[in-house]
Amino acid sequence: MSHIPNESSELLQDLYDEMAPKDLYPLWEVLASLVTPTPQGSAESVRWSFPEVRDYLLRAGDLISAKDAERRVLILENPGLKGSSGITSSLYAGLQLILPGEVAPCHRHSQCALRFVMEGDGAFTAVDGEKAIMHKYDLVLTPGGQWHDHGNPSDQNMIWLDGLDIPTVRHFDASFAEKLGEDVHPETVEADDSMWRYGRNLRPFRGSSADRRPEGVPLFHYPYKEWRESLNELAGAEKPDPHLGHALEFINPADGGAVMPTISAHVRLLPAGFETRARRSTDGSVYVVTGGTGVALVDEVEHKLEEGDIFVVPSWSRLQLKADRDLALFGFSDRIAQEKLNLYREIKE
Ligand code: GTQ
Repeated sequence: MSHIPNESSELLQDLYDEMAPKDLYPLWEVLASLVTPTPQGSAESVRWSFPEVRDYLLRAGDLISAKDAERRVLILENPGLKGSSGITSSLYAGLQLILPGEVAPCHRHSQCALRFVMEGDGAFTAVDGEKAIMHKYDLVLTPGGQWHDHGNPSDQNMIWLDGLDIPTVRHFDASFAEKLGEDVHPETVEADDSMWRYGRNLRPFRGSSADRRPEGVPLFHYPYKEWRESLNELAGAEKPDPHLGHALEFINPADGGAVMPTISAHVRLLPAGFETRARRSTDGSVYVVTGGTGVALVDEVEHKLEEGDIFVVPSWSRLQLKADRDLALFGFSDRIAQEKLNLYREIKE
């Protein structure tokens, strides 16, 4: 608050009281909390252990079908953002269960989604009628506006982490959603067709009839076996980056940029014994531990990390990671959205 002489303060209060019913307020009382010198979000750094969430999810699986729920998901809500369903101020995350034989009916919406497989093998996500057969730690995208349904013809439970830009779309009041009206989109091409067309540093010749996917986001499956092999090769070739470890970003082959317009995703490998230097960035991030053990120090909160853990690093918190056994992480954030808005910043110690 600015400096207000004593003799004015009562009169000012009278003015405020008179204005409030007209929806008018003095900026000088709130300016410092609106335009802050550094980010002052209320998201907290939290960690969920996969086996614990999994137990609750399986209990839900006994009580409601994927079809009745439409999406049988437990939301990972940040305790600093209660009631928002957000895991960070801009992103949502949840764990979704599809039991053997189940389907999650076809729909489409403005929100962009990623799926990161935590358990299971052989279920699918179909995007505009093209199936991606999902394996553990694969990344699968369902970009905004594209029809998607999920099904599990395998004999194992399938559980994945959903990451969506729900709070971002809500912020812009720009959400549209519709159901196809059938559980499953008619099959349009063979499973993983887009991987051959767009996923190998090749693309259909421009203007050719083979260029079948919507412009902008053609590829939607990034298999674990590929990203892990690249990370392993990188780790064999050079020393890790001091702040990130070995780190590779998933790209959209259409433009070399982030995987979707609002969500960036990457993977990291920290060799056993390696400790990163501290770094802050404005993109609040969600991480999944896909292997190894270690510690994440997020400001003054320390998380012991094991495979399957999901943890949040809020915007502008100081992150240091330490690997006890080779630590592999998948991470996603709103970095690309912030870059487009000229908001993204980071500092390295
Ligand atoms: O699979 O489309 O976790 O629409 C939340 C909203 C998943 C989905 C979620 C969704 C979906």
